[in-house]
Formats: sequence, C-alpha cells, structure tokens
Amino acid sequence: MPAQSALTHRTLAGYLEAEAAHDGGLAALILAVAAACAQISGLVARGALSGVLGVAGTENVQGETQKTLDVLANTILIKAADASGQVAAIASEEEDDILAFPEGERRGRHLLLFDPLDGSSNIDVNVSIGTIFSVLPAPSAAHTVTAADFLQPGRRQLAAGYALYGPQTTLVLTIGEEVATFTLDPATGQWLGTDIVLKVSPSTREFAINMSNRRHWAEPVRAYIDDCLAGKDGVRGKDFNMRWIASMVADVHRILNRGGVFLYPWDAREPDRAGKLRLMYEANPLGLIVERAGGAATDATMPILDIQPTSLHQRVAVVLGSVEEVARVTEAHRAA
Ligand code: AHM
Ligand code: MG
Repeated sequence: MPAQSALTHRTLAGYLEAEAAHDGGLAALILAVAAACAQISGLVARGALSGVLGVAGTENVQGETQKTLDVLANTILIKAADASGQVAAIASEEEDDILAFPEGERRGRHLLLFDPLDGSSNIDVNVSIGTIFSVLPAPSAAHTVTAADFLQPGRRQLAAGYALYGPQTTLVLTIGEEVATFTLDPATGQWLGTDIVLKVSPSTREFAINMSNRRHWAEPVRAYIDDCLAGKDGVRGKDFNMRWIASMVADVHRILNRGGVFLYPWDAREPDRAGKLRLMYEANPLGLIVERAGGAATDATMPILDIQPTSLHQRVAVVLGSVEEVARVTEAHRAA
C-alpha cells in the first residue's frame, strides 16, 4: 500500500526550493523540463484534435520510424531546456548527436538527457506513454561538451524523473534520496505534490515481459518465466500474474506502486545487441528511481547504475523491480 507523506499539495517549485536549495540551477532545469512535460501532456490529451497522431515520416539514429509526437515532444523539451539557461548540452533518444553550446556560449553546469516520448507504439491507440529524463554533471572545464562527457555511470545522475501521460499525468522525480510524486492539475497547469510515497515491495507475484519473444530468449530467462507460469504447481509454489503495457514508464510506475519485476532481456533476434532499451535515456533514469524506491535494477549480471557507458545510444538488457525477483534472475544468469 502506498504510504502517506507530508508532500500533499505542495507545488513542484516549493518542493525543489527545499530539496535543491544548494543547486538553484538544477531546480530551474527540472522546472523547465516539467513545464515541457505539461505542454506535451496537453497535446497528448487532445490527441487527434491537436494533430499529434501518426508518423512523422523520418527515422531516428536507431533506424526507428519517428512518430509525429516523438518529434514534437523532442522539440518542446529542447526549447524548454535551452530557454532555462541551465544546460551545457543535451542528448536525446531522437537526436543522432548531442546538442552542445559552442565554447564561450556555454551556460549551465548540467547535461540533460531524455527519451521525449517513451512507448511510441501506444500513441495512436490511446494507451499510456511518457517522457523520461535525467541530469548529469557537466565537466567543469570551459571546453565545448562532447558526447564523451555524457558517458558517466548512472550513479552519477543528479536527478532523474519521468512524466506518465495516463488517466492522470504524473511526474515522478528523484533528487537527493527520496522519490517524490506530483500530479498535473490540468485546470491550472501546476504540478502538485501528492501524498503517495512510492516503495517497491521486496517480493511480488507479478512479472512484466513481452512473452511473444519467448523463443528468442536465453535459457535463464526462459527458465525463470516458465517457473513463474507453473505457479503453485511448480518450484515457485505460488501463482504469478502478468502485465505488459509496452510503455516502460507505465510498467515501472505500476511496479513502484505495487511491486513486480520488469524484464527486457537480450534476445537472439539481434544477438549483437545487448537489449532493446537504451542505457542513457531509459535504463539509467528508471534504474535510479527504482533503486531509490527500494527496488533493484540490473542488466542480468550487474547493477545498471554501475555500468560504464561506452556510447550515447547504447542498448542494455534490463531486469528491474522487486529485489527478490531481480536477484533470482541475476543469479541464474551468473550461474549459466
Ligand atoms: P520507445 O522509446 O521507442 O517507445 O521504445 C521503448 C519501449 C518501452 O517503453 C517498452 O518497454 C518497449 O519499448 C516495448 O517493446 P515491445 O514493443 O517489444 O513490447
Ligand atoms: Mg523509450
């Protein structure tokens, strides 16, 4: 059950003033990103009426067809971050290269990363989607930021968050030690703190995986899921439920509220690729939030947050959620 906290109806600005008092630039950047998310939420809510459905007709660096909303959300976030005056450079899932201010024009001390629209396959079918973001420290030297400056392990993130555009628009943010939740009031455009403290329960009876890929999985994943499916009659001795929203933000949000384990493992369809999801834009921010909420996040061998990134758009296998299940999957891989 979600616990109660003293956050009720405190504005995001008020929360940041208290939590990030030592770093006004970071607070201003998060407020700018949150305002961009509120704008995206407005477009999402109006759907066909705001002309955001359908494909843009372009491809991103990963060879994926961009949806209209992928491109719009990307532009809105870049403009907001730029206007905040708090970023030294930006990396986006939808941009081939980083966007950096040239030497001499550099402003903020932060690197901003985002997946502007997570769960793109759900846009046109009116299912929950989201925006994921994180902030890393910029190098202190005055040189123009390069992609190499972004290659910092997830543990170095100064803040991470997501906006979930579902029945309600929710902002989940970690800055400091706790994970805080805000709800967008569409009447005023304000983000208001809600009285929910997200906590991932250590054990669970619910898993999330795209089952249609079963035949492509490595043996430890297949064995783990088969054991869950065997339920009471199998070695686990308990029945499991399954959910798969195909929006990582929405699956993670459920896990933060009621526990569960999420897997997007390596599979044999593209054996040279570590996984489908992106380390810098998806796994690191959500991994930090899940860890801070008492859960665990690994690539099936080691904590996501300890991975030393080697490239900006790097893929990674992801196992995250309730610690007992993540440990079980991770140990099975180590033993294999
Ligand atoms: P996206 O960022 O292009 O939307 O892709 C990431 C999404 C995740 O949100 C989700 O967990 C996964 O892709 C769904 O993949 P699949 O369509 O294979 O189920
Ligand atoms: Mg995504």
